[in-house]
Amino acid sequence: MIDLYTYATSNGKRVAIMLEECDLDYQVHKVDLRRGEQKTTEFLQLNPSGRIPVIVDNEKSLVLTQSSAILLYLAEKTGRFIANDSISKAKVLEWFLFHATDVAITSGNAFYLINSEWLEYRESAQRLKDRVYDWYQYFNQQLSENKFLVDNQYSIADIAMLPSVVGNDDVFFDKYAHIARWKDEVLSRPAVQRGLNII
Ligand SMILES: N[C@@H](CCC(=O)N[C@@H](CS)C(=O)NCC(=O)O)C(=O)O
Repeated sequence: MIDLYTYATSNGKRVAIMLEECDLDYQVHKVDLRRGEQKTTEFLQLNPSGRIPVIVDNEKSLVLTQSSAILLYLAEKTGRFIANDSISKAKVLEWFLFHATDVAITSGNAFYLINSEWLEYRESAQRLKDRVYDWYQYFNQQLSENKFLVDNQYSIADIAMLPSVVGNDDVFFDKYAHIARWKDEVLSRPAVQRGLNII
């Protein structure tokens, strides 16, 4: 049994989707970020950085934070959604890490600055937004030739990316038809729907 400490954010959702896709037995513990529950003494004992998601794999006495590390751990644990041969695995990790180190960080910071009240942040926000569009252009091109991000095989690269993409508006997707097609394909998976709706 795995305990999942989470909230309805992109980082939380990708872990819930992975647990559902792997058909693992897990229990959800809601950590209400708006009420500051991530900073309680009890939660800080689990994750001293005071952030979700966290899983506890009771079978292994393992406490794990960082959504990307959790996805990778669950993929290795179940042998699912990551290729076995080293070349295909390297390509999955290429796209998985493209999400973790480029898309997630840039989009998160752009979102923060765009929604800031401070005029002086507008230029920085625009620069980050342009960068996000640049990443999406590359991502769209990959999907013009592949059903999923790597070798037409649904993998942790797709699971990691989806919650960052859901939530962007329709105008945005007019520009990126292949991302829009991929998004609908991934969203049609019952496990994805269950994972997106756990909270
Ligand atoms: N790199 C981490 C980011 C974790 C993170 O920033 N979590 C946010 C929610 S998406 C959080 O718990 N924020 C609460 C806070 O900063 O107080 C991951 O991928 O899990």
